[in-house]
Amino acid sequence: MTQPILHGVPLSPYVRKVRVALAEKGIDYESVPVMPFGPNPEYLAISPLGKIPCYQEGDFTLPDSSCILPYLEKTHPSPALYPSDAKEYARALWYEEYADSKLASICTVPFFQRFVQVKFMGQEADEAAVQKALTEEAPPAFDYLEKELAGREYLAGGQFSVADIATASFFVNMAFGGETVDAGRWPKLADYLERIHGRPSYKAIIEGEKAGLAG
Ligand SMILES: N[C@@H](CCC(=O)N[C@@H](CS)C(=O)NCC(=O)O)C(=O)O
Repeated sequence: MTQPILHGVPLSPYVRKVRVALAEKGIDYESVPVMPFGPNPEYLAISPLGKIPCYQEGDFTLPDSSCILPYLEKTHPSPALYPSDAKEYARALWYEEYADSKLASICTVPFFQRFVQVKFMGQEADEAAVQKALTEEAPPAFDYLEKELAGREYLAGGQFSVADIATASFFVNMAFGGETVDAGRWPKLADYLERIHGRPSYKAIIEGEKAGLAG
């Protein structure tokens, strides 16, 4: 089989979702670190929305983490990253959507403001935006996750799934922005994130990204 290519810089939470799935399934790939925002015309030809990630196997190209993960599941079913039970499968998709939309709008703010804005855009961090995300927007979302995790090791199907991959990915960016979940207020969420981020797949990816940030 042609060596797959994953287009997109690793610090993107959506690219990370795919990297974790590839690692869990033991799929080797080449990484092409396309930056988001203003990608070139060749990249737009394979990812028409101009977003990262985009996955490639020879002539086959597929943008969007929420399309790439199901493709990987079909081509490499083991280990399964989607529950087999219909209801748990649907719940896993819901948590993925919740992460990709709601958590994305909260957890990436400290990272975007304090890192991307400063390093790549030459602007000062908007600390008011960071505080708004942390004090107004995060609490209801973290309360929701805390409630959903009651009595559960994983979010859906009693197994590690796309729900956990997506949820945990956004908290990596939050940590890179210098913020963590308050374990006193959200103990289940904090413990869950520590477990998911401690899996060999996630741990290696986070350590690699940290080394990239330090270098
Ligand atoms: N639904 C997409 C979202 C991907 C996405 O928003 N990626 C960001 C980087 S983290 C991006 O490329 N943004 C550039 C833009 O919106 O133009 C997915 O799951 O892959």
